[in-house]
Order: sequence, then structure tokens, then C-alpha cells
Amino acid sequence: MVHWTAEEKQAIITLWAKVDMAEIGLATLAKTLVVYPWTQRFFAHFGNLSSASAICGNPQVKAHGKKVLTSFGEAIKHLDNVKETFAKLSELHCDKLHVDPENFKRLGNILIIVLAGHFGKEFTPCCHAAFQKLVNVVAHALSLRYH
Ligand code: HEG
Repeated sequence: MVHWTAEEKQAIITLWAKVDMAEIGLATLAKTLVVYPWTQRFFAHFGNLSSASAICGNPQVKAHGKKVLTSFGEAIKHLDNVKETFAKLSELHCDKLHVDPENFKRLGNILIIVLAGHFGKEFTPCCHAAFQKLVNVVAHALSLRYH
């Protein structure tokens, strides 16, 4: 099981309280779709994804970005229990959606880039390290159904 220090937990919870789910969620999902364009095929039913600006202005991308970020929030509420928390989501992504698990890591790393850009100096190296651990744990938990 992953061990979290009190400092790591505090760094994550303190920053997360300041995160606007809709804004950071949209930025994260939109950037993922633009930087890794093959991820667009999972969202073909979302309508116009024909350019970076279409993606950033797509209301379904916005709504889904918020959903994904809220889901990261669930992991943060259950840091000692992320595997169980994401068991159903792992089933959905693996069995039904067939998302390549590398894409979970990619989205997580884009989230870190977005947080670093948004929070600047407040996203300290310790905070960065704690979030890197979090996105690894989330990607792993989402992939478990493949193992
Ligand atoms: Mg996934 C649905 C969370 C990465 C493709 N994703 C969902 C849902 C959640 C979620 C909460 C809604 C589940 C439901 O309706 O019951 N996703 C989630 C997280 C991560 C992630 C936390 C973190 C890495 N998802 C991810 C990636 C892809 C993907 C990388 C594809 C490249 N997700 C995907 C699709 C759906 C969801 C296609 C269904 C969307 C829809 O049709 O509404």
C-alpha cells in the first residue's frame, strides 16, 4: 500500500482546496486532447474537436473535465484507499472504454503542468512531488482492472 506522510497529505489537501474544478478540469482535459491527439477518439461523440480552440470551447469537454477533476478529488478524500475508490472507474475505463492506461499517466502529468502554471511559486517542489505521487497512484488504480 502507498504510504503518505503528513506533509504530503497536507500539501495535497491545502492546494486542492483552492482548485477551481471547472477551470482546471477544462484546461487539463483540453490540453490532453490537444497534446495527445489520439486521445480524441474516445470523445468523438463530444462534437467539434477539430482544432485547439474548438476543443477549449467545447461545452462537453468542459463538463467532462470538471467530472474528471472531481474524481481526482475523490481520490484525495480517500488517499489511503484509492484502489477501492476507483475500482468501478477502472472497470469502466478498462472493460468498456478500453483506454490505454498510458493515457491515465499522460492526463495526470498534464494536470501537474496546469497546476504549476496556475499556482506558480505556491506549487512548491514538495507540493509538486506530492502531486506527482498522487497522479501515479490514480493512474495505477485506474489501470488495475487490466492486471
Ligand atoms: Mg475518464 C468517463 C474519471 C482519464 C476517457 N472518466 C469518466 C468518468 C469519470 C472519469 C469520473 C465518468 C464515469 C461515469 O459516468 O460513471 N478519467 C477519469 C479520471 C481519469 C480519467 C479520474 C484520470 C486519469 N478518461 C481518462 C482518459 C481517457 C478517458 C485518459 C481517454 C483518453 N472517461 C473517458 C471516457 C469517458 C470517461 C471516454 C466516458 C465519457 C462520456 O461518454 O461521457
